[in-house]
Amino acid sequence: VKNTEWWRGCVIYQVYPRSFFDSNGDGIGDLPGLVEKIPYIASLGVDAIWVSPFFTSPMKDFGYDVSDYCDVDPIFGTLSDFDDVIETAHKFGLKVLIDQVLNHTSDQHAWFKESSSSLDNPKSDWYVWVDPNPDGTIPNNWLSVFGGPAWQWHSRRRQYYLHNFLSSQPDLNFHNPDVIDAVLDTVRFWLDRGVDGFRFDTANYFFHDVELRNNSAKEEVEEGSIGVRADNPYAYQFHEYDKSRPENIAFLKRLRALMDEYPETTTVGEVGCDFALETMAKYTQGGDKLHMCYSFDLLTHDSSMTHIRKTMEEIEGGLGDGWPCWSIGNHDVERVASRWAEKDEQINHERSKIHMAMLLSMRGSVCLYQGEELGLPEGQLTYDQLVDPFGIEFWPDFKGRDGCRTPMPWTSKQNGGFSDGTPWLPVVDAHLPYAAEQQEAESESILQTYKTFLAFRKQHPALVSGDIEFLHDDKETLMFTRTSPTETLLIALNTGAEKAALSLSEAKFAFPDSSESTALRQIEIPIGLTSGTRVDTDIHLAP
Ligand code: TEU
Ligand code: CA
Repeated sequence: VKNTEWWRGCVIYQVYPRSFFDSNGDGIGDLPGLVEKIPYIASLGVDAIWVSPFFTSPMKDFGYDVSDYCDVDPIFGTLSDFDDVIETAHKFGLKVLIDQVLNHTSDQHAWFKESSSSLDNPKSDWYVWVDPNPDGTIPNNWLSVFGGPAWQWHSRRRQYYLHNFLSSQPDLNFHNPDVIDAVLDTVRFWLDRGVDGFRFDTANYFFHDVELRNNSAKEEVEEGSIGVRADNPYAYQFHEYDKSRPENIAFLKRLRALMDEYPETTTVGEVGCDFALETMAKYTQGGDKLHMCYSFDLLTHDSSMTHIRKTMEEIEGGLGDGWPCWSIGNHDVERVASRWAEKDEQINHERSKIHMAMLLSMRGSVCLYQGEELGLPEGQLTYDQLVDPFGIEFWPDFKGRDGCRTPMPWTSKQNGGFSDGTPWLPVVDAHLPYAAEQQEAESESILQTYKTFLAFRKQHPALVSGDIEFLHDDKETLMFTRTSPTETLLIALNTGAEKAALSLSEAKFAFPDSSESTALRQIEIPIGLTSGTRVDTDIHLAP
């Protein structure tokens, strides 16, 4: 039986292949290494994997700078290794999503080499080339996410080209229909190879304003925005003209039409911008564009349950018939165990479990980032150990993305059992006690708790798609119900260090008269909560 709706409520495990498992001792994780660890991923109880880029690349942005969309970088393996990934994953019942970085290519891509070679070659209009102003200055005030103006001078064409990220990541010109055809061909290439879907990198950046109007200034900057600090001018612009342009809708419809030729596939768009919710709603409503988008709302430093509730309510309310997808960590942000720790506090494993229960109790699909299931804290690196250009540019206030990309600790032996060689980023000593092998052996470990809760979630569709009703929130506690036609589950979370008493008296629902419902008893086991079962019961929760 085909299940074209499998993606609604699926749990996606993100693999950053460089740092997952190294099969040949060169210090870099690879596709054969991923194949070896697929049984581990399947054992977690997730539904799909999303593999970050493994395409041919000069690795200036560690694969998010693609120089050949239709081949595997030799460092990661071969196309046939990728076929093994698909085959093995499918054998273990896992779907495979891959990253597509369509907004920009590497400057080493054949398309860019041709486009930059002259003013009148067949691909001359494939990138965003603009003459300098009469006084030689750059075309407008657009800024790059990775620092400085979004314009790079090219001496051969004697023009500027647009780059929203590194200057070695030139933006493709989506206003050119040939570019659209070319990128859709690459998408088809992977669909034909058997992938089940895509995570679309920077899905809101594809189009720019053809009139090149200046972005307007922003007086105040929201605290804790991603990659954004007071001295980063990027944050002080509204990015209304360099991205999130209306032309994108028609493109996403063409993309969806292509996806729909391959039943049981799905898409997740990455949407980070001002007014992200409106953009996500536009991209996911109506069932004819992206299946899902994920926002950056829970990738910030604000872990108060009040913020979480507000975010959940806003997204629930704002998406309409769009389906939400949540994540609390990825390869671009500080690891959640550290990011959501109290100031100066040791990493609290019990709290990691509560955050997991929260994430997996939200209505929608979920992306987990490798190592989250181990509760890994951010890898602490010195300036000399950094390799991420974004981190090097904005050190020390923003320490970049290396700390969340250090390799997985599989065992507590040397290099965490990740590699027999010298890892491209160190396996940090502080991660060794978190090794997967060790946690497999401990019944109360974070890893085991993930497995238990993921299995629990599978048995309770109310958790995935049931209605949600919020009963209470404050800084440290959050209480809500999830209701399906057959059951109501009470989710009560306490991230504080102290016991909390939450009253159910305001609840508008009644639990069954029987003693504890199975659902509640099972929640108790995985995350060690005590829960009341009657409307008038006080419930006491402690992490
Ligand atoms: O990230 C996109 C990204 O960095 C932006 O969304 C940014 O954080 C935000 O707009 C700031 O306001 C993706 C990849 O996840 C990342 O690893 C790549 O480096 C980047 O695209 C470029 O491909
Ligand atoms: Ca390797």
